[in-house]
Amino acid sequence: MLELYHAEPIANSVKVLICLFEKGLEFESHYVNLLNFEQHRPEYLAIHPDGIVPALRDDGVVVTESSVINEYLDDRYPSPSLKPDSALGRARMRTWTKWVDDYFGPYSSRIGWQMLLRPLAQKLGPDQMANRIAQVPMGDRQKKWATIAGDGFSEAELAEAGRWVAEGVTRLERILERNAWTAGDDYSLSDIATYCVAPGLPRMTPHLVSLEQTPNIMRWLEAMNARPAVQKALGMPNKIGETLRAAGL
Ligand SMILES: N[C@@H](CCC(=O)N[C@@H](CS)C(=O)NCC(=O)O)C(=O)O
Repeated sequence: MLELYHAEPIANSVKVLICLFEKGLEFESHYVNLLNFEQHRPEYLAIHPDGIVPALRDDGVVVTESSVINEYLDDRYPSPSLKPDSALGRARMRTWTKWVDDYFGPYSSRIGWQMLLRPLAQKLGPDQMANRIAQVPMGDRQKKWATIAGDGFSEAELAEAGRWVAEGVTRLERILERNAWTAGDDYSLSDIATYCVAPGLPRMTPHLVSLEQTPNIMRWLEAMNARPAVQKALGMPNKIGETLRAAGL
């Protein structure tokens, strides 16, 4: 049996949800509320000791890292395949996925943390946040949570994140100028990986992503949004609004 531990259908969680739905795989969904810090509870750490989502359990065996999970799913349940047929297509798929994982995703996430999690951390206050941070297992995440609970990311750090997001937009538009999909002619795991960042871009960065400036990204986004698997993934629980309201925000 497949089980997925995931948060809202955004970022790294939506990646794996789309992959599961593309393949028509049945799975048990375990929603982990990140804003309630459920990812740091002992019962979840027993599944993913780093205290982050997503995590896949397949017949009791746990696989982590969203891009690795998606390759695992594609290897283990090969039909329909989500990898290009050619060696070159696969290389392109992996190169772009790596760029999304190393830069596009983490730098957009920095901006997201500042906008979404900083108000929550401030509302909870230093004592509650100190207790929460003590539960965070990974040093770099502890530092990120401490930054959010303290002064937040500096202007320079946010500007740096903005530059990497702009670079990602330029690269993505260039790829999609020449190709229907990010790895070439075929829809693949690198399109799914890109969707962890792309849907929010026209709203969050209208100065970078719009029909006039990036027609190919907009065309690709429309094609992504039209996919039944993407719609199913987007229909999964999203408790951000209610969790923030419950915290008084
Ligand atoms: N490289 C990891 C990153 C996972 C990750 O950062 N997940 C975020 C949600 S998108 C998370 O669990 N954040 C909670 C936290 O840091 O406390 C992957 O691709 O699976």
